[in-house]
Amino acid sequence: MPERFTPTPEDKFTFGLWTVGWRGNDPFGEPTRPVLDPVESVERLAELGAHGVTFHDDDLIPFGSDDRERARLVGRFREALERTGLKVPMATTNLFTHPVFKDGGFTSNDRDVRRFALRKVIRNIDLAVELGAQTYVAWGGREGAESGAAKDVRSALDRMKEAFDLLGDYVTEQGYDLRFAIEPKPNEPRGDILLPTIGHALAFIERLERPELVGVNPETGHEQMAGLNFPHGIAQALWAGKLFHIDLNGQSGIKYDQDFRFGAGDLRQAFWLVDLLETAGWDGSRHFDFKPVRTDGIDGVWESAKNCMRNYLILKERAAAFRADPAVQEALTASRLDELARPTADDGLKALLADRTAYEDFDATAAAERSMAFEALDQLAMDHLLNVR
Ligand SMILES: [Mn+2]
Repeated sequence: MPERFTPTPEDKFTFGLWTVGWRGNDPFGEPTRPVLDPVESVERLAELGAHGVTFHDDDLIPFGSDDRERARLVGRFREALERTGLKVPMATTNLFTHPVFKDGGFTSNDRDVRRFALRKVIRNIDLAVELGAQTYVAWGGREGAESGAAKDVRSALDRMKEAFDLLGDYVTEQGYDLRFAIEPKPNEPRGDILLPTIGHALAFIERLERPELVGVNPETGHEQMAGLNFPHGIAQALWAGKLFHIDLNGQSGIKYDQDFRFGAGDLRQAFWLVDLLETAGWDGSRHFDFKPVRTDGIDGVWESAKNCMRNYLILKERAAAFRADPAVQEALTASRLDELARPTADDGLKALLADRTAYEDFDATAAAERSMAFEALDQLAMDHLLNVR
């Protein structure tokens, strides 16, 4: 009998090669784990029940590899995918590790670097499409600054727009079925990063020449580093039709980017996030962008990868139990969620203005006395989350 909470490819769990492949190097310490062969990652993730893998160009093909070496590395990766059945639903570009990107890629003050960055992205887009990817993530980790005069933010946003417009032209001209997903982050590695939150990214996208090709790839920890509510941000991205991809991980409050396995960190936000994705019918990847803690050896890498998926499935079960509980349905009604779903003036502006009960005869004191009954509702969620009902 299969163990409970064991994933299958139908669950659409995916992992970046850079997640399980992270060697544990941080700003204060050297790597604690050996290099992991991408082919081994593919095999192990397939065994664990994942649906797919994602990659930065440099995860697969070390920066500076010649064409022959590139073809060899791509060839054996492709073979491993075919052997295991793992998919590549998303790919992305590393525009942050090599020192040439110290001031960013698309918005570096150095024009030559910006042109190189665009060519690097376009080269990897071709490979991504070859491998079947339909989403291309753009995390502008070094698109930012540490000091005021160093970056003219309005010019930098012009250059950022120019980059996405050119990339939109490229995929359109090539006839690729590929959409872009911008990944916001408030800071780290730059002091301040451009497009720091989901909201900033959504507003930026509307200024592009082909906004329909661009959405967001929000990451749990990135929003929480800014003290924001991740499920609320995801809900707004869904509402805008702009949730093109999602990065799941764990974060404990406003700190450095912790990248814990999914479910660690803020468990209640994780619960509401899974509830949201599942009730909204999200049919994209459940993509994990986490870092196995550097205190652990390779055993901890596979243990944490397995548990990202396990925690998602546990929370999915808990959220479904919450929604199915008749007491929850009653509590939702008591909290008037059904009223929130009803238009405020479906009788029209004229009727609203003529309705004396809406204003002249409205008893604000009496209305203020009506309890919203949120405490009982929230405790039901807590009880379901802790599985004590
Ligand atoms: Mn992160």
